[in-house]
Amino acid sequence: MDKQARIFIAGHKGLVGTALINQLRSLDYQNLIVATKEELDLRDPLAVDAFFAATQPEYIFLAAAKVGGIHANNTYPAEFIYDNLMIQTNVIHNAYKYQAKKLLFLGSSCIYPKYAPQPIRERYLMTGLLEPTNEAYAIAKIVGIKMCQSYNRQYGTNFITVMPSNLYGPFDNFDLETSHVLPALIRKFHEAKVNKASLVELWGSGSPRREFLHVADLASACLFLMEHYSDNEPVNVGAGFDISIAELAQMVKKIIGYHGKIVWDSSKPDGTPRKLLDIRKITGIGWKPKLSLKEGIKQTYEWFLANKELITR
Ligand code: GFB
Repeated sequence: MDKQARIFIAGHKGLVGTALINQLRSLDYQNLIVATKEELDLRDPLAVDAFFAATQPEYIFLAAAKVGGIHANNTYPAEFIYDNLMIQTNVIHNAYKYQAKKLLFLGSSCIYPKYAPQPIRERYLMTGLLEPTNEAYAIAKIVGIKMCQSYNRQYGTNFITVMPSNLYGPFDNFDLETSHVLPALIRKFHEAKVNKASLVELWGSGSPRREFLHVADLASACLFLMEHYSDNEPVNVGAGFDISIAELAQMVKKIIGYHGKIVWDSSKPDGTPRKLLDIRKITGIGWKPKLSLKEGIKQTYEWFLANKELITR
């Protein structure tokens, strides 16, 4: 991508989109194209077509999606399947129609089978049943992968697909009903510390294992793949190790300096027992994650402290 290239970051206000914009700006890309939800509803085919006609993006980072943690996925499956199918279909199709040079589609590690062998290789896609709590989201993301691959095969487009592990970082969603586990832990331990609460309630059993990647590392991987990868198969991006939710809770508790008890609410789902990605493909072509989990959590907690007035729910 030359520095004058027209680059559309779909979802630039989200966790991933914000990190992408920061890195693109710091690398001096001059022609970034963005639109807020109010300006452009990506679920609307005619509006997206008109937007592409007017802006003619050459490169597209498709980071717009309806996302959320285990409870949100489990409670609003209709929104997760509809919003994601519409957003990605409109953006991918118009990238083809308006002859974009390249598109990068972001999926998720939950597209792989619930009981996939670990670490999960890209080729395990569609070899088994999905985790039921996020099936709607995962199916939508699998459709996105298949759409990119189909357009590449029939139309010769250059659409690549990237599967990140669980992400976290600044600008995450800290709403306890809809967030992922890491922002929830930061908020719960922080509020318990401030309120001198004797215990913090967490969901499930604490035994599931998850792989956490800082969103700045994901953004650097996306830029790297935009430059260096043009293949049909998805590429996993992760930290290369996982940790149990109970261990993660201890780590966050210590960083925040909370001294009370943890209680596990077994009425809440655990989800997939483990989803550790095999990242040999991306490391083999020259990218690796930089931030340690401890550093990343500290930095995210600092961001939370500086911005908690913005968090209204
Ligand atoms: O991050 P999370 O919501 O989503 O939950 P998934 C990870 C694990 O943390 C689950 C546990 O076992 C939760 O039960 N957990 C413990 C908590 N306490 C909490 C809490 O206070 N809040 C939350 N949210 N979890 C999502 C998928 O799955 O991961 C999406 O639903 C997507 O589709 C995303 O793939 C990356 O890792 O289970």
